Amino acid sequence: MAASLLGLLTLLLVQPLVLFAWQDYKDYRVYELRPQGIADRKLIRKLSKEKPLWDFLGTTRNSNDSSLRVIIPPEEVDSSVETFRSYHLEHRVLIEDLAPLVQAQRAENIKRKEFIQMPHIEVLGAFYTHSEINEYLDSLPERFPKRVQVKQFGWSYERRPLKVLTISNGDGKRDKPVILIDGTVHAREWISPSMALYIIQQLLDNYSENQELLQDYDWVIMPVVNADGYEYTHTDSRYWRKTRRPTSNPECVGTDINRNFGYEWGHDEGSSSDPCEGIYRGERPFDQPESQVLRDVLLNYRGRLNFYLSLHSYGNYFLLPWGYTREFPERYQDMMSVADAGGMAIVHSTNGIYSWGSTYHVLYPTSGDTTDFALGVVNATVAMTMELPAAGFQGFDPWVSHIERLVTESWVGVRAMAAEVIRSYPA
Ligand code: 0X9
Ligand code: ZN
Repeated sequence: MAASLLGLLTLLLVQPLVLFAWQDYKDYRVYELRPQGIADRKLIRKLSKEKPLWDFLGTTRNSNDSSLRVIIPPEEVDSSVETFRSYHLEHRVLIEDLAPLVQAQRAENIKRKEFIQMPHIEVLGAFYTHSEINEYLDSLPERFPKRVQVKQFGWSYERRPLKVLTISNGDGKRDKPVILIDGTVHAREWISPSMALYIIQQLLDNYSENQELLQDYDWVIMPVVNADGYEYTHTDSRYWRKTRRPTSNPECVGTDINRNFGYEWGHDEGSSSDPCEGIYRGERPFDQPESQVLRDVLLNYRGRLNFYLSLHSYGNYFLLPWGYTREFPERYQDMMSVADAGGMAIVHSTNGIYSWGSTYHVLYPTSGDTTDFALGVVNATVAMTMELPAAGFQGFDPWVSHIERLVTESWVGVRAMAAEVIRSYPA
């Protein structure tokens, strides 16, 4: 009796918190904006500074025919339309009310996971939380005692353990060159951790087909860098991007890990000093614990880091350094050959179209990102950000049924690029 009373009390106390934590996006509206030329793009950048409640998904591209989406909360719908009209900014409603869509995806994912027996993970069967991914990683050394190591490199701001997996072929040779892959630097890009898990399974469970990728190279994989942000997209707010550490502005939480790295940090072109912006760079380089952890992982492999690959979404790009300048790095052409191999492999297998080149030219300027650091400081032979394909309503939010198509296609590219690196830079 006492126990059930206690249970009831706990339920009453906890339930409202659970209900209120989840942002349901009721009457949130999504617009597609089509900036025409430089003036419109400047205007969008200005609006993204002035309107902290408008969530611009992705920043405008350098090409002229680019479009982008923005999520507007209900209380600002009318004024946002007025703003678009007054500036003659081409816009159209894509989604009237985001709530039923977000809810349907959330329900689908929860339902799929009812049938999954942890720590066994079906990568193609659901999206997993940070703790589920850790549980899976921790189960691997027992299954592959000679081939796998799990190391914890540190903690997130909210004290989640940040884990890194090392995969070898088990021949006991030390200090092989390394292919290092990270995922989920940005919280809402859910296909990124799925892709990291798929790569792990290809190298472990499908070893017979991928042996040559591990003959002379070790793979180091960190599926979730931004653990707090990622957890928050599962529990609170599906389209969160940054970390969850408070900033100097009480209204705005979180820093963009991909603007927080200490190489050419702090340029206004490519990052922001405003904590309310999506590309907020932090007060100082590496002031986010998650950036420190990824920095330490990268530095740990200095001298043998032949391929650094950061998994993001979306856009179908292979993005090479530099992000911070229009100049090209010394080894640019060699890196382009690796991207060529990935792009060609994908177009041949699925007709998927990728673009590749330096971030500054192909996408937009970025400063303080992980890929520039991997080249500029760690001196990786090849450093790259891969923007996986878009899917779902916003590009960041594929349905579970999309996972297989996205990760199998992307694996064709990653595999071809790894093979090209191994061929070009033999151990
Ligand atoms: O802006 C970013 O941080 C990345 N794009 S995303 O839409 N996933 O946010 C691109 C960063 C690319 N930077 C380099 N390759 N240097
Ligand atoms: Zn990203």
